[in-house]
Amino acid sequence: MKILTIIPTYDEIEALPITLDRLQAAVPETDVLVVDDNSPDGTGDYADELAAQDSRIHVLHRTAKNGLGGAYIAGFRWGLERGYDALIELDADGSHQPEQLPDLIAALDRGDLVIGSRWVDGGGVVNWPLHRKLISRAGSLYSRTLLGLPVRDITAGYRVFRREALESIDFDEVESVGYGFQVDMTFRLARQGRTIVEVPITFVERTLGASKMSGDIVVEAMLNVTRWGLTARAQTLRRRLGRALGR
Ligand SMILES: Nc1nc2c(ncn2[C@@H]2O[C@H](COP(=O)(O)OP(=O)(O)O)[C@@H](O)[C@H]2O)c(=O)[nH]1
Ligand SMILES: [Mg+2]
Repeated sequence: MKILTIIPTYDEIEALPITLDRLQAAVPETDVLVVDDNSPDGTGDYADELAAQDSRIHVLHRTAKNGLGGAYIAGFRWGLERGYDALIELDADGSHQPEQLPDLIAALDRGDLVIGSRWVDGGGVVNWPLHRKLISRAGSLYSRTLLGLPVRDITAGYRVFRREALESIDFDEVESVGYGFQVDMTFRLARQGRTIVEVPITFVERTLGASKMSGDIVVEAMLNVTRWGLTARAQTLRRRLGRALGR
């Protein structure tokens, strides 16, 4: 199996080398694609230097900070073109512990998408303030309920996709920038009847660099989820009405 780990970066010059070392120790067979949005701190140039010394490391440069969703889609396109079988989402900041990745990859024989989940038995978060736990849990509960999905940690960003699952998605239709992107991908795969497996992880809040989470990202996700949920319900209702009226 050809494995690609995609790491989106924006100002992660301190954390990136540590994450790369841990990743290569935990999963030596993976190739890496760093997707950098022209980080002002020089993460992109630094990643180029690392890539020059290690043929398993690749770098994709985007011209401006354009959100996590766009960075991952650019990375997925890159990886699909090059024939990877499993494509992984991993944060640069150490929150997603590479040492837990073998468990996620192993679960791929049970599903099309494996989510490293904070909110299933055995999962959790270290060093998060209460308000972040609440936002994450409430966001997952809201999305799960409105979209009718059986997933506990819908906004999670530690994921392994089977190539076939990604190939079945029209990336031009995926809209969201922030956490909504993760929900969007999950909802699309679930509606296609794809199998989604959650594996418990311990998410460790970063000690280096700064989070790019913002109120805007949370609001975007909530508005999108609300719209998708209502649209899906209206479609179901229209189908049922049509059937009842014999059309
Ligand atoms: N390329 C790119 N990476 C991003 C962007 N926003 C966040 N990231 C990266 O996505 C990962 C998760 O972001 P982070 O700020 O830690 O979010 P948090 O864990 O929810 O606080 C990190 O590796 C960030 O550097 C972006 O706009 N573009
Ligand atoms: Mg983080």
